Amino acid sequence: MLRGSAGAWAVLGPLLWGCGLALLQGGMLYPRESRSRERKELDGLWSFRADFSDNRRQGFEQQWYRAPLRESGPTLDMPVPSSFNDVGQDGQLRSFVGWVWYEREITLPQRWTEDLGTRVVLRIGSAHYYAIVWVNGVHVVEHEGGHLPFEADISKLVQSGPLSSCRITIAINNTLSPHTLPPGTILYKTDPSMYPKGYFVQNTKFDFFNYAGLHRSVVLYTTPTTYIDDITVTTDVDQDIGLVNYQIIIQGSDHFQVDVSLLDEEGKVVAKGAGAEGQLQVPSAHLWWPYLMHEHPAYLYSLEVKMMAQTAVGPVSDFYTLPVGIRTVAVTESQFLINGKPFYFRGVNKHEDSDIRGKGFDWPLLVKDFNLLRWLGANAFRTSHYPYAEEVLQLCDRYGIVVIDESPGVGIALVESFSNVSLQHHLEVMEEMIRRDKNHPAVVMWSVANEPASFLKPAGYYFKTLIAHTKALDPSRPVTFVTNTNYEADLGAPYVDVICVNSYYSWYHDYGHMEVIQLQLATQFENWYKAYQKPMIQSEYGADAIEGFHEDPPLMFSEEYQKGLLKQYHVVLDQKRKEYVVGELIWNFADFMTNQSPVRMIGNRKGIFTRQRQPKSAAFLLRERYWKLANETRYQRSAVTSQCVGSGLFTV
Ligand code: GCB
Repeated sequence: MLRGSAGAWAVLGPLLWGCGLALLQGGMLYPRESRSRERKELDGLWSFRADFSDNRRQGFEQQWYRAPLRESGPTLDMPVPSSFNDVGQDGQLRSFVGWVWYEREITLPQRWTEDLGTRVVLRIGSAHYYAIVWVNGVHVVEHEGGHLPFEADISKLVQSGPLSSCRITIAINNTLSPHTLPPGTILYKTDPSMYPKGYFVQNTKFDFFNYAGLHRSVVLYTTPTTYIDDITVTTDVDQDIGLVNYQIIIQGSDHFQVDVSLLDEEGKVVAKGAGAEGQLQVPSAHLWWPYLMHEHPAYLYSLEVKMMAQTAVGPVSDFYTLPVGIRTVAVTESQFLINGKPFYFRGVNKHEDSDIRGKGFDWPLLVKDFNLLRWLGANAFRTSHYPYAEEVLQLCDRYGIVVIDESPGVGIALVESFSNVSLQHHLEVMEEMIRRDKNHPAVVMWSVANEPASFLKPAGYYFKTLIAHTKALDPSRPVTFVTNTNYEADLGAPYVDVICVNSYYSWYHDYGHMEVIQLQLATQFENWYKAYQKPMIQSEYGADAIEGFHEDPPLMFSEEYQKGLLKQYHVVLDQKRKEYVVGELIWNFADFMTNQSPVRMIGNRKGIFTRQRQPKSAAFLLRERYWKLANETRYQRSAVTSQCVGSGLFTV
């Protein structure tokens, strides 16, 4: 029996989210150290317990947050950041649905607990999906959504007595409902001849494993009590003058002074400004260019913000430095322009996914992935199907890898998931996402969803509202969603700036018949373009291949078939990119974990790299193609770089 979401929540715990839409209060600047700010990372081992009680509510009934977790029962050591699913040997924990509890006790520097002019903030980078947080047993914050950060000012709690330590407890529930993003349903199986009492499973309409836990770092950081709360930067170019518009929000006092300086990569001040809002002009500006589009891509300036205020405890200063890339983005009927030049997305779709860690952030993995992207000659990726860690976007800024930043709006398939409750949550998620990612030059477009059932009647209003809201929040970037709906039936497509289409010709139908791909793909492009006259991106295409499986003539699941299928797509892409196709993103960069099913052989195998990041034959094919494309469109070709392509090296 399929129970409604209310039933599922009642069983799985007290989830208390409201649904009123209000513009988000406060900024979400990345916690950086500065002369006025300290940062303490809480990565490492946390105490952990999954609440296996029938109603999953024992933790709340017994108030596990009141005392150290070890006092209410046995605990496990759990690494953070990491998903909890794959680190143990317990199959039940791997597929656990409900509340899990994390706890960490930490010692705080004396100054943090004694200096009342210091603000202490607890920031959680990602807790999938719903989180409730207590500090020393006191409830401090709740958050819905597994891919965006949230924080709580805990100064009062840690400065209220002779405390040197603090205990952080985080309860996390990975249950998805038709109104969560992504959506899901709890299915109760009630046939007593087949299932034990109370048996349920969680169903989803997306194709990746619903990993859960503390996926990104938990940090404590400090600011003065009057502080720089948010910075918004947009850029423009007038002839060779770079224009940097900035807006700074200060909290804690109305009497402050703000000074800003823009420094180039050599540390030389190139522009100065005063006041919380203004425009800096940079003559002969170095623009931020994508990888391989310029001999010096990804040029980053530093915006140094200094705030001084008079407060009751005396003068206070706060400092924050933001990397700034000066670039423009624009869309015409058939082109995507960066700095006024046509840009072609040669790229991949990714997942945050790896062995053991699941969706847990990992620096070595990240650096490996960027080395592979640059080895491929890729210049772009989509954060399919949710916002990635901030550190990922920071590397994109630094290396010139262009990003289509996607919300967790994946698997929106039920009519219920187009309701006003769902829409309001989706609007809030876009606010959180833009608040976090708005200042990254690498982010050139927002994607509000992937493959929603955009043919359903309510989809028209849903996407009209969602896209209008996204554009109102950020008028500087185009907005899209990724569709696999027929061009005639799609009710959301009229509102996007770029048409992004996924198709799997000769994979999910016409199995084995690669000979039909060219015709079907050309028809797809032509139909869409005729209907909309908007630039198009082939936002997914691909085939599963098990590394080491070889079949010639090619058979499905062999490396030869994957390669052969891609080649057929490339023929048409090469024709249409001369007209209005502005990009191609392979599905997928690497193999990744999914739910178990007869059509998934230990996950989705459409990676051109294995899950361990080793290349399949298709990776070499794509590499050859991407470097060739890069050379065709190279802003300024240099002999060194073309030599490097041949020798397997590359310049950055
Ligand atoms: C899609 C989805 C992606 C899947 C992929 C596949 O259209 O957007 O999430 O993993 O197809 O391999 O089926």
